[in-house]
Amino acid sequence: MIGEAVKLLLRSRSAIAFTGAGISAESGVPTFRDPNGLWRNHKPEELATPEAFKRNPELVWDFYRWRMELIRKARPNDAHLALAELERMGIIRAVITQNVDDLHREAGTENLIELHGNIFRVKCTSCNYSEDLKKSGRLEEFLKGNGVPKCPNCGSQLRPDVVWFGEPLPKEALEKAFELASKADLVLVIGTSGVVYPAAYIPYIVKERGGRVIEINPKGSGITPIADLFIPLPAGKAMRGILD
Ligand code: BV8
Ligand code: ZN
Repeated sequence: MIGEAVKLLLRSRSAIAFTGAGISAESGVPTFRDPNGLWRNHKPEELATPEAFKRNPELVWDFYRWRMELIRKARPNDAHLALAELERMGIIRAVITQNVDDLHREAGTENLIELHGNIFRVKCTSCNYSEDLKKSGRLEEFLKGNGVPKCPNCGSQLRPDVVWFGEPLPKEALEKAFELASKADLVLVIGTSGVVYPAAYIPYIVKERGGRVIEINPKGSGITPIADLFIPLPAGKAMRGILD
């Protein structure tokens, strides 16, 4: 199985990777839909919405500060590191991720497309102010705060710069991802349940164009039906095998 995946990867000319929350599970970041994915008896889907933010911005900020605190302690695992290595070897062109945890960038992936934004970036709900808290060095101060942070520019509420359910994905990221998928002859799908659209179209676009789909996931997903090769292993173990 792993040998088969290596053969397909080495034969491909324009392979890409498509990842979901499962690739970060071994870094200790809870996924969205696995049993432990719940947060204080709220479902993430209920909190990651503009309606929830309108109704109770403090609760939504509590949720995101909790996740930022958790994620900043997380380290990229062997799967993130292997993808960065495969990019350096010229075997994969880009990583398209649904994750907002910044772990692919920390692992060294250069050509990264974040379809759902980044949890360490905030933006204003009125003006076009936005801030990368890691770059600005204000992450610590931000996490110590509570309640709803205000825009230093215009005083309106700040929000996490992530895509909530019911919100459109960033245009340029989505276009670039679809363009890469339409040219890919192989997509390595790692750790996604394949239920969230339009991101979940990516492997289907590769398949439609005659490309190969390799899936790494301990369980079946919405992508498994179109997988040419399904590797029922956790991402770290599978990617160590592929790299060795
Ligand atoms: C939009 C950012 C329109 C926030 C996220 C009905 C049918 C079809 C679609 C819809 C519908 N109703 C609503 C929709 C649209 C909706 C959608 O798809 N909903 C789903 C739930 C049905 N989509 C949207 O709302 C999108 N926007 O459609 O806008 C529009 C257009 C124009 C103008 C206006 C509006 C926006 C979707 C983006 C939502 N934001 N994240 C945040 O993170 O706080 S999505 C969220 O889910 C995360 O980003 C997560 O990554 C993503 C997808 O989940 P997965 O990554 O797959 O994670 P999951 O937990 O589901 O699965 C984990 C997998 O890992 C499992 O398979 C597990 O087996 C595996 N695993 C576990 N351990 C390991 C592992 N794998 C490997 N190794 C391991 N160790
Ligand atoms: Zn503002």
